[in-house]
Amino acid sequence: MKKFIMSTMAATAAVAMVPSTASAATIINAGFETGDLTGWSVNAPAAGLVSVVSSATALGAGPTYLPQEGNFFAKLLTGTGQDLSTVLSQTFDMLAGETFSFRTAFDTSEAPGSSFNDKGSVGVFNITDAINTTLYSKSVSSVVPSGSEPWTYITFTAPTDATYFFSASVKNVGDNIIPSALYLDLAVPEPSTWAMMLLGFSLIGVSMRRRRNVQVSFA
Ligand SMILES: [Ca+2]
Ligand SMILES: [Ca+2]
Repeated sequence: MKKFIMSTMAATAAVAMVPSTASAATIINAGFETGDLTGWSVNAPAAGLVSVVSSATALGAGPTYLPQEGNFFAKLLTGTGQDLSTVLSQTFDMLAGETFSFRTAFDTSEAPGSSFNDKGSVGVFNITDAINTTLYSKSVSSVVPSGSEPWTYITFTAPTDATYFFSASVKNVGDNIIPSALYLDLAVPEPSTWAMMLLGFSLIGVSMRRRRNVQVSFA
């Protein structure tokens, strides 16, 4: 009976760790591990505002930003043009139930409470059905007091088969002096997901050892 319970738990854990319907969307160079912007489109008010980096010194009072997957991530700077946006995007097809996951962070040295409320955002636009979905939106006023937002995990599941336009952007609002930044990288599974996977593996291991022991005792 105990063995049955353990086997059942292992089976349940195994099912839990494999998404039953979702598969990952095909995004070219999603984690920027080519070390460049292969597969991505840039729309920016000046050259050099989007780069692929292995670390970034925070503009605000935060720690150094490091890759969340592999060795590289993307860094978007506003530049100093007033009310201009820097946009990094990619268009791809997704089937209903397919997912993608990213981490992103907004970083600014603008003083909180100023009227220069620079913004960072990430969204996905369903071109087929003309539906816009905001996945992340932060501004100077929402990242006080340090100005340097920690990485945020974002996951999106396509509700329908469609062509999707994914974009990350950062905008310099109200001034032409102080830039802000947005960082973007592919996300590895959240810690809770890893914990569930490890639990699944360990339960399967326990179950297999028990089965082996049973066989030995009957030999
Ligand atoms: Ca990466
Ligand atoms: Ca600014």
